[in-house]
Amino acid sequence: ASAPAAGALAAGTGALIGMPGIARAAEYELKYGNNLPLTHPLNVRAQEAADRIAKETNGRVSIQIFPNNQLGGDTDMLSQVRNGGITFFTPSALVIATLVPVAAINAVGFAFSDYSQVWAAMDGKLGGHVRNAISKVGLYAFEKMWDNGFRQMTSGAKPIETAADMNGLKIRVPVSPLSIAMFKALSAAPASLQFSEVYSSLQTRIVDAQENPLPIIQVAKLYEVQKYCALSNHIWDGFWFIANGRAWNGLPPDLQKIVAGAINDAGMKQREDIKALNQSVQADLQSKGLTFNQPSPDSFRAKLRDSGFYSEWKGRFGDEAWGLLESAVGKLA
Ligand code: X2X
Repeated sequence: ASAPAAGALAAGTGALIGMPGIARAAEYELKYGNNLPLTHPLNVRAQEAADRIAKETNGRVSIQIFPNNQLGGDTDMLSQVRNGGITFFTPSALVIATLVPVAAINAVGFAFSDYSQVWAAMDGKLGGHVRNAISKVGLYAFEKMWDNGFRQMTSGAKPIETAADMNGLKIRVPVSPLSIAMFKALSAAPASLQFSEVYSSLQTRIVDAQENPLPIIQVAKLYEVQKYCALSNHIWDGFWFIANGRAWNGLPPDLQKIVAGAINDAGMKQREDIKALNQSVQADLQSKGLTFNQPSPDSFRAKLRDSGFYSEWKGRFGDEAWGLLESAVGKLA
């Protein structure tokens, strides 16, 4: 290979783009951090997007992925994407809501009944409302939200059949005010922990239960430390693919177009991956020893309603956002 150009030497740590006889650093070296194992569709599709971006920009933009909380937990990564330490992050709606409260609106308990409602809302006015709120804190949210999934509850000591089984249950939830409020309203004892701590906190019995979509229960091997899974579908959760606003605005428009195109397309494929996994994962988890049940949502909904959960959160989110949610899912309690 011929000697790298002076610019590449100055860049020092730059990723070298492999081209016959040429080695040069990318002009824009962007870091993307997330909290999920490499095998999750979010990482598989993000890597495809990064490869496509490198190709379509002729190596001018290189995105390096740091999966699995390598750069710290969600709270750390949220600070890093705000201060520019990383350019991209995919927080769950629950987690970015610590900064942009209205972002948790999609996670209101038992709001969505299926994916057609979810994507109509999140690709439509409700998602637009949230993206606008995200832009006000100096972050850019790509148009297409990525799927986490409908959250299900797992437990170690006994199955969860009705809301009464939540009484006093020590359950791990993400760092999310909405999740804490919802599980308190169900008379459980929720604890906010970073995702990186979930496996060990279940293993050491700091908590007895947790709640996550099935694909996460699988890739994070939570079936090794849990016995029961209640298909509660209590929250629909997605990831906002966000960028540091200054870094995003610093990209020339032609590069922005390539990056956004690749990331949004990858997000659409990732949604399909999760949909397919939702069909297949249960059998796999069963074979690994998890016992499933399908509780009726009625007792949970009634308890949330009676404890004032819906009226409180309607007040917190405000009439506009709540109205957009209800126009997508129907009247809530
Ligand atoms: O931390 C979780 O439970 C996870 C992986 O679902 C989120 O990112 C909210």
